[in-house]
Amino acid sequence: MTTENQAAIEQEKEYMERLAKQDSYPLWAFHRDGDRHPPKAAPWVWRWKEMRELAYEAGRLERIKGQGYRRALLMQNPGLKAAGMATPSSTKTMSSAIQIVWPGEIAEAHRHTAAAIRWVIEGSGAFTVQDGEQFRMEPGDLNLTPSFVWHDHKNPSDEPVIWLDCLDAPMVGFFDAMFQEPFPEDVQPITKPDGYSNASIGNGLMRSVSSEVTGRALPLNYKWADAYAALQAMNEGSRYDGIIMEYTNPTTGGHTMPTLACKLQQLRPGFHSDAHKHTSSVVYNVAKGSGSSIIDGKKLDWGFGDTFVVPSMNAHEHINDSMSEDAVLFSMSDLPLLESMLLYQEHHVDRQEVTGTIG
Ligand code: 1HN
Repeated sequence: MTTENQAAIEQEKEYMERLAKQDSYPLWAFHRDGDRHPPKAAPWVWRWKEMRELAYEAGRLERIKGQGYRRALLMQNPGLKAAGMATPSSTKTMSSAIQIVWPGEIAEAHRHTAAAIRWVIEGSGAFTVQDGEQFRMEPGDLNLTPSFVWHDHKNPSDEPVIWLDCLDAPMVGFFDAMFQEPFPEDVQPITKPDGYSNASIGNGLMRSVSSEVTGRALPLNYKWADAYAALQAMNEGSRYDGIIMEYTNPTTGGHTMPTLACKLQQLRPGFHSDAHKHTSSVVYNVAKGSGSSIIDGKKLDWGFGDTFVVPSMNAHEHINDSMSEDAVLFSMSDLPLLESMLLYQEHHVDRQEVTGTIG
C-alpha cells in the first residue's frame, strides 16, 4: 500500500470518528456498508396440529389471572427472530396468536390502541364483549376489535374455544403509539342488546343515519355462513387469488379496519393461480380444504387450521389439487396503511419452479 493510500484511509477514519461524535453518519457509507439490510420476515407456517396441542396444554396449566392476560401463543416469524426483532410477530407489521379460552374462563377486560381481529377455528361456546356488547363466536366467524375498544372474552360452555388473533401491534409500535389499560373490573358490564352493532349496518346494505356509527370502525361480527355464501354466489375471480372478497367496513365501504384488510378466498377444485408479488404482507389461516402455495420458490402444503405468512414482495401462487373439494383461505394484511401512503405495489411474475419446501 502506498503511503498516499494509507494517509487517505487514516484521514477517512478520523473523519468518521468526528462525525460519530456529532451523532452523524455519512449517507454514502450507509449505502456502501452491506450489513445494513433490514430484518426480513420468512415465508413460514404454524401447523394447526401442533398449535392446537400447545394451546390445550396451556389451558391445563395454571390459571392465568391478573393484568388482562390472555392464554395466547404468539406465532413468531423465525426470520424476524433471527434478526433480533424484539416483539414476537408473524410479519414485520402484524402479530398473530392462537388463543384458547378454557371452559369457565374469563379473559379480563382491557383496551389498547392496537386493533385486533379474531378468527374462530374451533369451538362455539365463547363470547367476546366489546364496548358493552357481547358477540357469540362460532367457527369461521370473524370478529373485529377496533382500536381502543374495551374487550373481554368468556367461555361459559364446557368445551375449549380456539381462535386466531391478529393485531396491527408492530405497526402501532413503530409509531410509538402502543398503550394499553385495564378495565377497573375483570369483566365490563353489558350495556347494549345482542346484535346492536350489526343491526346498525342493516346486513351491510344500509347504515344507521345516527352519527354514532357513521365512519367508525365497529366491533362487528361477520358470520361464516354469510361470508361463505358470498363466495359461492360470486363467479368472477382474480387470476392470482381465485374467488376473493374483502370483509368491508359497511359504514365506509372501505377496508375492514383503517390498518388491516381481512379477506376470504375460495380456490375452486383444480385451480392453480398465476403468481405475483406485492408490498403488502399477508397472514393466512386455512378455513376449508387443503392445497399448497409456492412462496419465493418453496412449496408449502397446507390443510385446515394451518396459519402461514407471505411476507412483502415474496412471489406466491396458490394451488388446489383436489378435483372435487374447494379450498377456502382466510387472510389478513397490512394493505390499508400501504395504500394510504401510496406504497402499495403489485407485480406479475412467472409461475415459479419449486426449489424447496416450507414447514
Ligand atoms: C390481546 O390483547 C389479545 O385481547 C390477544 O385477546 C392477543 C396479542 C398481542 C397483544 C395483545 C386479546 C394479543 C393481545
